[in-house]
Formats: sequence, structure tokens, C-alpha cells
Amino acid sequence: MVNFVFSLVMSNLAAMAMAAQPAEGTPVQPLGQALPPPLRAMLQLTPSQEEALVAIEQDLKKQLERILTPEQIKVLANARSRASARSGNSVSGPLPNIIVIVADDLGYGDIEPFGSRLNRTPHLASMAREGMKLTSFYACPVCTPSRAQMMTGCYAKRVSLPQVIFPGSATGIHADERTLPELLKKQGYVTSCIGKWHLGDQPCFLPTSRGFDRYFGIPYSNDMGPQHGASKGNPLPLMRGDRVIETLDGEGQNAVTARYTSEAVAYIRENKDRPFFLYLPHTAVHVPLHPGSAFRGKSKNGNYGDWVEELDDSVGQVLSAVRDAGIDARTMVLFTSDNGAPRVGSNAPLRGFKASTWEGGMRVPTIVRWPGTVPAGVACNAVCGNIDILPSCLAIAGGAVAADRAIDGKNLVDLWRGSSTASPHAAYGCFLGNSLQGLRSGQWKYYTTENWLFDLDKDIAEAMDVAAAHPDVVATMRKYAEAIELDLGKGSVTGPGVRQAGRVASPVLPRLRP
Ligand SMILES: [Ca+2]
Repeated sequence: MVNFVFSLVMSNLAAMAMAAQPAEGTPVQPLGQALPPPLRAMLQLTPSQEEALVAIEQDLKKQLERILTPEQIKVLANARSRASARSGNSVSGPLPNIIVIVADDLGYGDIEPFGSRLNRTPHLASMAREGMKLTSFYACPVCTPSRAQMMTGCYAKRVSLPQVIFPGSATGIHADERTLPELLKKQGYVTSCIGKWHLGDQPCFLPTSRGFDRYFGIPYSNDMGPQHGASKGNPLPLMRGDRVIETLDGEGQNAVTARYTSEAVAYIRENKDRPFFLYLPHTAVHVPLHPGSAFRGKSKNGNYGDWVEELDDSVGQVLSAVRDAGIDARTMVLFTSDNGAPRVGSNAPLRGFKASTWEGGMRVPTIVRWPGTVPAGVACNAVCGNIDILPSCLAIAGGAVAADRAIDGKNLVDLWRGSSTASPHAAYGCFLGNSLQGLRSGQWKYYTTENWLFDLDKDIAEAMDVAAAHPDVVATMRKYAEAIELDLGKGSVTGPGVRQAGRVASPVLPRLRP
């Protein structure tokens, strides 16, 4: 045991070297924190063991500073950084913070860095200049399955959440799934969900029952008022934790983006000194449209543009909070949307709208920003999607996906670093509900039922079927589709790789009055 602990401590000598000689602007690791949180979590140390380890670390650090020159300490620190990079683990020093911002129903062509000239989004434009645009990033055609994919790292069909769920639904993420916040907590993160959850409103399915320390927001879409009946809108429950704290009417909804943003900024300030995961799925810009009063009537694109511009302002406030907290270089921020826009928005230059597997239904504007790690001002066209968020975030937190179950997502960190431009997916499945309607592989998009093939490099708008000219590509795409359907089943058939959703026997509607 002594040798084991000693080897663990020795393996982090270089980390202590970094603490002894921090690079300019690098926060000094507190003594006793030299063991990375993943190792600390694995060891499950008792308080007295922690104390003893701290003493050993302090002693070793002193000896290190006595024996080695400052130059040698720098060499050690650099060697550790290189080792981290080789292992795909971005951790060198404190674990990076992770912020995932998700817009609701925002289209590919709705923001400046993806071509909008209608909506003013200077903060997202700036985020793209400081980071990487992911130009072939896929969500799902609708809300719930997209969120299931982000939280589980699996195709929604695999975890049996392929359809939109409604207030009082009996289903949610199964307790046996390992959600992204649960996995990050094991790595030592604190976790918060602020915004639209849409993965079940029963107590056992709420964010605080699925890995988040905190929750604040409207638990489903903003058109699901009582209870998705004729009024199709208000009132809506605003929750904190597992309780309804307010009932929102139209005015209440107008203020919701600003309130989410204030909560997010406060959370960043409060947790800047420890690794945190902030998941910020906005209610904006899903219909009915509720821009805040400061933005109403200000855009050139009606209420929709007003709300897009408020969303952009919110991103700006979050990034400012990160900068002001001095954690810019150790905070990865990902911005994306949960599906393409309906007709009120723009998916230009893509074909189709929300609720379809045309590119416009599920290819979404996505930006990753992490100064010093993600190169600035570049675009990556490798095929990837929101099933990859879980493995990628876990990788930068020093963890790895569970080996005891199928996880469809892949680690995108090499793409994000710019050290690779190759998609980790031979083929990415495009599902509508339980049906595998299409596949994206490299430049090709293939539709399984119609036998249509589009060359997206030449025809991003999917206007010309070229299947007849490329029988070899069609044959390969069919093989990919067969492999997925062998695993997950064809259409409504449940394949061997499908796992059950969580289900309660007697669901209840959330009480609208607190
Ligand atoms: Ca949506």
C-alpha cells in the first residue's frame, strides 16, 4: 500500500513542480490537490488518509524544490504536459471547467458565424473567432432525443428515448444509464443544469435525480402549458431543484433568458476555484417567442431575431464571466442547438426544417472555445454530433466511458485540438424517432428508404440525387445501415443493443402553483 501511494505521489511530482513554478497566469494548485480528482475518486480516501497524503506531498514538494533547479522543475512540468497531450487527456494542472450551452430550435443559418446576415450575433461571432466552428455537427430532429443523446452519449434509440415527451410522461433516463453529470461528478466536478431539461418531469427523472447538484429552469418546452392543451403556452412551471418555485405567464417567460443567464454567471463566479460542469439548455428560441423587454423590437427579424439576439447576448455574458473569473484558459465552452429551426428560423444553406432528417432538421451550428487548447478562428468539417459530447467531456475531465455497455459517441478532443481532421465516425446515424432514415459518412448523405445519395461537398442543399452514379458508395452506406439496424433494430423493432428507458407506474402532472 505504501509503495502504491508512493508511486501515485511520484507520478504527480511534475504536477507539484508546476505548482512550485506556475507559468504566468496559471493558478497555483493548492497543496494536497496534486493528486488529480479522478485518482482521488478512485481511491475513495478517508479524511485521515487525505491528511496523511497532504503531509507526504508537502514533504516531497519541499525536497523537490531543494534538490532541483528551477530550470529542471520547468522541464518536469513540460514533460507532464506532453504526457497528458499524448494520452488524449487535456489535464495539466486543475481539471478544465466544462460549459455546454444549448439553444432550442436554433437553425444552422441563424447566427453570424454560420452565415446569418439577418440576426446580429456578435458574441457568437467572437466565440467562433476565438475557437473552432464544427460545421458538420449533428443533433436530432427534435428536442427530447437530442437531450437524451447529450446526457447518455448514445443514440436516443439505444436508450429508448426517441420521441418528444410531454408533461406528466411516465418516461425518462433509466437509472442504470451513466449520465454525463454523474460521470463528471466521479471525476470531482460540481454540476448544474440551468434551463430546459425535457427528459422527464417526474421526480426520479429530474436533473437533480440524474447527476446534477442543482437545477433551475422550465422542465420542458415552452409550448407545453396546461398541459399541452388548447392554450399551448402559459402558464409554465419554473423549478429550483425538484420544486416548482413559480408559475410563469407570458411576462414571466419574457424574463426567462435573462434569469437563466444571471444564474449561470453567478454559478461561474461561485465555482471558479473548482472544476465545474455547467449545462445551460436555453428555452430560447422555441415558439412561442418570448424575447426579453430589452431586446423586443430591436432586431431586423421580428420576435424571432429579437430572441436570437438575446441568446447571443447571454453567450456574451457567460464568456465575460469566464474571462472575469480568470479561468478562460481552463474552461471549455461548447455552443450548439438541439435541432434545426422550424420555418420561423433559417437553416440556410441546408435543406429542410426541424422534425426531419434533411440536413436542416438536424445539422446544427456548433462552436467550441477553449483558449490555448482549441485553435482560434478555424472550422472543422469532420462528421460528429451531440452523442460525442459525453465521451469528449469525460476525456478532458480525465475519465473514460464505461466499458460494460455500448456507447455510440466518440472522443472529439483530437479534432478540437486541431491535431486531427478525421471524423471518428465511419457513419453517423440520422434517426427520426426509431427509424434510421439516413446516414452521413464523409461527404455523403444517404437516405435508406428512398435510396437517395447526396454529395454534400458539392451539393450542401441536397438538391441532386447521385445514387445512380455511385453504386459503390450506396453499397457501403447500406452496409453501415444494416450494421446499425442489426444492433438497434429496424423501425419500431427493438434490436439487441437497445436499453430500456426509465418508467414510473403512475406519473403525475407537475403542480403549476408552488
Ligand atoms: Ca428543440
